[in-house]
Amino acid sequence: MTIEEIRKIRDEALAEADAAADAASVEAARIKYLGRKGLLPKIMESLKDLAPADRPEAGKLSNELKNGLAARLEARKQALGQAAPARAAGLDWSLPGRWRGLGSRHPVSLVIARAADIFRSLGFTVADGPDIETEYYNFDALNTPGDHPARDSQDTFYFSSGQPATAGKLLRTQTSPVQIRVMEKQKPPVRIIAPGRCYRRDTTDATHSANFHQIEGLYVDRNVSLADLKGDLTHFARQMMGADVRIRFRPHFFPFTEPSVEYDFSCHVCGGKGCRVCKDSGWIEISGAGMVNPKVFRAVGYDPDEVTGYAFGMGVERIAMILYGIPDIRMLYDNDARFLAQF
Ligand code: 2NM
Repeated sequence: MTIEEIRKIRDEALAEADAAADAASVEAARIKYLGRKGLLPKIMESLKDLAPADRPEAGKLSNELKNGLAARLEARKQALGQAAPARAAGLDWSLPGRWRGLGSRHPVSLVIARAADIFRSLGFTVADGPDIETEYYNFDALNTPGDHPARDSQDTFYFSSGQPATAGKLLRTQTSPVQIRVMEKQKPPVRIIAPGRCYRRDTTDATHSANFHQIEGLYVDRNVSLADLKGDLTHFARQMMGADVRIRFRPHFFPFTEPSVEYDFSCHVCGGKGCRVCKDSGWIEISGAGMVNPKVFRAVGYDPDEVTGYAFGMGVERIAMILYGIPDIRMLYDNDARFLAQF
């Protein structure tokens, strides 16, 4: 045998050991190469016929075959022995996982993200606060007195007094407490939006949920006026709904703002002509806004003779429903993947 032939046999032997699919193949390879009538004894036998200069290299190769192959066959046997029980149980840990596809963002999250982008471009930052609030932050600081109907246990989720950690607390009915907390910590000017989950004891139907989302906004500085409020909300409406949307403001009352307004967007479905979605009015109510009540400023230590501010709130689900044409608010909470994959 030549050196080349011996090297080829060594390479094939090692490859065969690695490829052996079961214990029988491992044993067959051992016999073929290392057995008494195998290829290794034949190589040893032929060494004496080689030119003396080639003998050291041939000796090295046959040693590699002998020791290397024995080690690889042993390793292969071990690997097969360990894998066997898992296969018997129908489980092959070495298989790649199944691709389940990418998820998509929830329409509520999409609306919040888009609104945040629009208000960020106007210089607002995004503020956050706790879902579990005190009566002070949710009502008192917002000039909503103790006998106000919104504070009724028919409308607000109060925690029972049993648990010390939550005794006297409630689930926030709006995100305004976030704005109170920011004003307590930060001097004017303040320009924030507070998106988040709110809770009210409403009976669920196609347009109501006990658990919904709001985006509230607050802008406090010297000389902020109702004109700023109207201009900024009109800009927001055009960015959010399209350039041809119209916005209208109607007088209203809120304890925390004076004067107060409610505002509507022209119906995006019919363009204002009247349809089922806008109940033939041509308008869709978005929510409320107004100039921050001086009593609210005093509660957070701002001087109402120095600063003014506007505040607004809007329902996120409501915007998502009119933007994407979703007929029932409950579709947003069912978590039906066929619905959610469309956004
Ligand atoms: C609304 C409507 C009108 C509002 C007021 C405040 C605060 F903290 F500045 F007083 N935050 N949000 C507000 C005003 C919210 O939601 C319908």
